[in-house]
Amino acid sequence: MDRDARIFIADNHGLIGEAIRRRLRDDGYENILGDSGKPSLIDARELQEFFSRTLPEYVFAVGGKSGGIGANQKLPADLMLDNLLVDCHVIDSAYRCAVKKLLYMGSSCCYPRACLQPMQVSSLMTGVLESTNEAYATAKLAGIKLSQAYRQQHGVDTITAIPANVFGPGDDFGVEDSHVIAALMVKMHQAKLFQNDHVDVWGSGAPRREFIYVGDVADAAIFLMNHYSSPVPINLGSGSDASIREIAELIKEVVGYSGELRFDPKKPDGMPLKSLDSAELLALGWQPQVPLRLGLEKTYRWYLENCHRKCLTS
Ligand code: GFB
Repeated sequence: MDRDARIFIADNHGLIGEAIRRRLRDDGYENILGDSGKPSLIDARELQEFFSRTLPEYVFAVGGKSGGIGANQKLPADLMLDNLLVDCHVIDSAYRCAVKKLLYMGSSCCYPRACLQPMQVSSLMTGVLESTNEAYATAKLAGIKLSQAYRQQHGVDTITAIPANVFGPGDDFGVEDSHVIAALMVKMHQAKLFQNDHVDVWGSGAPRREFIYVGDVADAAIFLMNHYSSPVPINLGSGSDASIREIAELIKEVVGYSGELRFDPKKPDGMPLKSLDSAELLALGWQPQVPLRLGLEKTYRWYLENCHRKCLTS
């Protein structure tokens, strides 16, 4: 991408889109489209009109609603429908306006529940999905397949990145619907403030997840836009995983909470382990920069500065 390339980040101000936006600006990309009014991604006509008017050259397709295990169980239809609509409209509009390249952001929940670990892209579509996020994962798989189909039929340079579990500034810090790191951070922050003697942590604490800081995801997405072109999806991971118990203990330290962590086995564990084989990305010369502990510290600082008041009163 040239520094004056027309770039559209197709998102709803989610954490990944915002991090890509920040990173592009820091790197001197000047022509980021949609800052003065973004189109609705679920309105085909509005989106097509936006594409025709602004003629993006590069598209980061990182829109579509997402949420943690709670949201996935409560709102499977909302999550699936939103992602299907967004993916169809964004990919088709990009094709119709002859973009130079589109990066589609997949999800690690697209891998089968009983996948060999660390997960390799050759395992996609080889088994049954994890039931707690089947609807969302099906929509994300459809997005991957749709971007591949547009490459095959229309020659659009589409690529797909599959990130590990993303966390960081800009995340949804609600308690019920958010991903595990944001949820536990808020719970422990509130428990510290109100001097509660324990915090409920869902599930057994045994599942393992690979987490990646959102700044690294943004960095890798821009790197891939510049250095990768293939129909084969590419994993985007940090290279290490941790159990939910270990994560909860780390968050406890970062927040400075001294109460008890009370695990609730009646809540779902979800997939037992999600860890990505990111050898191909590393071989291209990309490296993550932000280790887990530092990422948690940056995230907590952002939460304190930006939303703990709002979250407390909502
Ligand atoms: O981030 P998360 O909600 O989603 O993490 P997944 C769920 C894991 O964290 C489960 C445990 O093992 C939960 O039992 N956990 C413990 C908690 N306490 C909490 C809590 O307070 N809130 C939450 N949310 N979890 C996601 C999908 O699966 O994977 C998303 O739901 C997305 O759609 C993402 O695709 C990549 O890692 O299980």
